[in-house]
Amino acid sequence: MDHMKQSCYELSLPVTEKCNPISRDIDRANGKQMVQILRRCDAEIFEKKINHDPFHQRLYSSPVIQTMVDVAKRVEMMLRDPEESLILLSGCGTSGRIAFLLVTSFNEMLNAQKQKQICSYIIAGGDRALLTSQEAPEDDPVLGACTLDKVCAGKKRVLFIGISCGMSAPFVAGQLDFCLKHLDVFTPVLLGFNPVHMARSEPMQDCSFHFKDVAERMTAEQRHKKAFVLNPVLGAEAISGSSRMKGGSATKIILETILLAGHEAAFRGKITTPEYISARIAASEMVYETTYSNSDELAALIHKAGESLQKKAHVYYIGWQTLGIIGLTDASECIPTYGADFDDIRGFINNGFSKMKNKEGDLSSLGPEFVIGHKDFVDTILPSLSQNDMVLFLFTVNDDLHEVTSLADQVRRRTSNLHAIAHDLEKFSVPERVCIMFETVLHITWSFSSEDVNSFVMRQHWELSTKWCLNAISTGAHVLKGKVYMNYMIDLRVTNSKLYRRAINILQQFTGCSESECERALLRAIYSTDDLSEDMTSADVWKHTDTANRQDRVVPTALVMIRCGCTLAEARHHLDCHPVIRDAVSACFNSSENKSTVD
Ligand code: F1P
Repeated sequence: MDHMKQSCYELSLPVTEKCNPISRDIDRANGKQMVQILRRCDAEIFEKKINHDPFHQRLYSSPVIQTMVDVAKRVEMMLRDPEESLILLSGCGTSGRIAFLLVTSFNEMLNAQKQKQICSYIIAGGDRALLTSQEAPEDDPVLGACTLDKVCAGKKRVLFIGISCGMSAPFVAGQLDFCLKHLDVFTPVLLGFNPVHMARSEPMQDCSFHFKDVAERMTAEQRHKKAFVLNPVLGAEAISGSSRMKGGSATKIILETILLAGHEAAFRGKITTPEYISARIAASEMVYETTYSNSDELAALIHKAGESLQKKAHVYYIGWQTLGIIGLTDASECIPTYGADFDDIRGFINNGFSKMKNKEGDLSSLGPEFVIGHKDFVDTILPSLSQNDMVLFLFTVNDDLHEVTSLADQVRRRTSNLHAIAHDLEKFSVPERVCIMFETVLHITWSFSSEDVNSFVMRQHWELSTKWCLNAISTGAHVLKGKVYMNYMIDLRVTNSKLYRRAINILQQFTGCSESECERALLRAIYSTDDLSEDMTSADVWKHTDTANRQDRVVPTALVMIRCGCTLAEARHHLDCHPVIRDAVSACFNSSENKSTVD
């Protein structure tokens, strides 16, 4: 497949959309090999230099560390003078969910120390986007700016951190542009993982500028310390474009470090230095090492989750405290990434929305996707749980272990397919009587440095470790289910303009056809027709994505149509005969390659 060699436009793709050479064959790997592949991809987050790419700034590069110091100093200023100050984190999808998690935890810490809670979050699409994918609002820069304006009403100073891993979300671009127009009140920070010249330059809805314009204006203001761009390169994602993985982890590491540094400076008199910031990143690197050193258990959990999905059964994450939020976040991303159903992988948290502490409160009346408490799990899922369903508990030694054992006991009466990820400490461990309740336990005993045995930092490390494990489990399980071809998410949902472009890129990668041919095939699949009308081809991308949101398997259908030169009905029939998308696509490659040999 010559066209799969790194082609010209693959070179022109931003780093966050590129195909990672390490994971090219992840679709043929078993659980153990997958863990090693993911481990190597995640190692790139901390690499000082990537051989084939010596020019980009990395997480440990001095300019990146210095920008983190500068932003931490702004946090310190806000904390010292909290009246009329606001620290606001905003993002779309995973970036917004991480913003929510960081803000609620940091506010809780401030509250516990009787300080004013001055942090807030915005997620595109509102709180319902914490649990379900609401990709369309991401495309709206005006909505981003208006939401920001409302949240900041009456504030004199706002530190605004706009997160877009791909430096591409119009919602965030609109907000940064708004900040740049009001620098008397706002200090804007852009967090993303591409060099500025790779920021997205596609036109945005009702807008005269694009993301790259904004990123360049931010860079210009950085010279006067009026704005900051934090954009270390992390290397490509293990599944091309899946920024929930490395992008999400690095977002968490960077922003936690900055918030904590500001806090230590404001309330403990610790001056923020580059050395302090590097040491905090090194502590996260230790979390990475420790997590992946449990590779056998992780591989076993991937295998179990893969088996459940292959049998069309379910995976349930039952988490306590913020590990519950990590579970909900991981589960919510499987729908847009792998075209999964909402109940393929689901998360639950103890005490449901009252534990979440989200701005809009209890959303459970919005539908089954919003039913998230352990009690809901017991009432609605447990009665029909089967041996094929996998249940994975996520807890730490600080959680109520009586509650853990009593729920585990209830689950065990229905299935033995019960597993756990459990974190504890050398001097305070989860007792054996708890561990023996589970078929597999990924049990991590942490030896934190004296500095880190502060419950806030410890919890952050446990969250990060759990995120790495769950990302591996849900990615691995979908690979085993056949939802990944090479390392491309070929069954993604095409629900916004970024994902629309990604879908065309994937089609180009696999077919070697021109952009316009691939776009036509994609539109045929989206509008369910072999005869595209003028109305359809000339409509805005936003119209296409709105229609695509209601369709299944659009990218695989388009791919089969191009490869086999067949009609829509024939392509759908082909996919019906091969429920595993990876098999469907390879069958179609084989038949067209045989055909061309015969020809
Ligand atoms: C935001 C995001 C991703 C999600 C999906 C759509 O990306 O919502 O979190 O996985 O790919 O986009 P970004 O703006 O942080 O790059």
